[in-house]
Amino acid sequence: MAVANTKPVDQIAAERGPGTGAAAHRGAIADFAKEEELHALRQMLLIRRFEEKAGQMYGMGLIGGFCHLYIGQEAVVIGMGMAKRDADQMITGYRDHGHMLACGMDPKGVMAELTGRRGGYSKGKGGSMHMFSRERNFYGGHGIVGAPVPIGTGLAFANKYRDNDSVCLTYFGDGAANQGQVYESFNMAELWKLPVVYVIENNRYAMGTAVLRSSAQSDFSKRGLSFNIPGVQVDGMDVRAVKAAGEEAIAWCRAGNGPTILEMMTYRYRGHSMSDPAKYRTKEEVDKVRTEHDPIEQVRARLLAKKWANEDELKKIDGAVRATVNEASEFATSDAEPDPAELYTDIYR
Ligand SMILES: Cc1ncc(C[n+]2csc(CCOP(=O)(O)OP(=O)(O)O)c2C)c(N)n1
Ligand SMILES: [Mg+2]
Repeated sequence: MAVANTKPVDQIAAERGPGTGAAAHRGAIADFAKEEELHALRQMLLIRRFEEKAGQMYGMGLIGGFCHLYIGQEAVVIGMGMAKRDADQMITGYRDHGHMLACGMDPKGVMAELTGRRGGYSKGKGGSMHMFSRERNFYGGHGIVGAPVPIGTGLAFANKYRDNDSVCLTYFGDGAANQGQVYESFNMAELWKLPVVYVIENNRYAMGTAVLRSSAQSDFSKRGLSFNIPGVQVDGMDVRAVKAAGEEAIAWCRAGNGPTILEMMTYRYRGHSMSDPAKYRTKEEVDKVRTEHDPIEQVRARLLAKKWANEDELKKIDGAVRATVNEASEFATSDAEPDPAELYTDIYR
């Protein structure tokens, strides 16, 4: 008997009724001040341009192995970055370059890790999915789907144990949300009232599988209900909505109330990884999100409408970001490869 749901995704959504679509809830949100808009623009552009460059370099054979781009999802990590403190930790999966840049890691070190050079964050020995920064409280970079969830919960346990007032932002995808280890973590987190925000980045696909095909309960904000963990859906394409929800969630955790869930409704423009031609969705679907909900375009449009910046000023900002990214790619292509003597260092035996 065939059990795979091969119906069109729109039909599955219609059968399940309201609340299951990708844009189920977009709440009211407060405006940003001019400086906040400019900060968000610069930061999101840095990720966008960095990822575009990484995509090009991958195409040229300068980056090997897997490479998962974050293009389209920038507002999630930047909005959360604007809500958190430096001492709060972050941990995520393999779609991780944006998270590193958002927490202030050096674009040169990230790019050089992608190209496997000694100036990379793991001395060129780890690649895209294996970068960490204790300094910036970034705990990876994990290739195993769902793995950041128990580790992030453990980081939150350490925060509580040490009474250090920090909160761990634990990011994972809609696909990862169907894993068993997620629910073991939820149980412990609520039982021990751990300061962890579970940020579920619902980008509507897990590899080539649409959310509605893989998930019996596709409203991920409700996934903590049986553990009494509250959750909300957030417009993850609007950096203001993300920041507002992030502030509330982090404050909830810091006040000792235990974990909470933010389901970020977002979208990835590129394939799952560089080797995915993304044939499981239409070009129109991607174009519609790009033209109607792009997180960067939304900020640009507001800056122009409020006359807080003109086209020339916006071009200058983009130029400065491109210069930073070019510098990173030049470093990442001219820096030396790791010394062969490094082959047996930094490993556990
Ligand atoms: C334990 C495990 N199972 C399967 C895989 C293969 N795999 C890599 S990414 C992925 C999909 C995850 O999708 P999602 O959680 O939605 O994250 P996204 O890629 O959309 O950011 C799968 C199945 C893996 N890396 N680890
Ligand atoms: Mg996904």
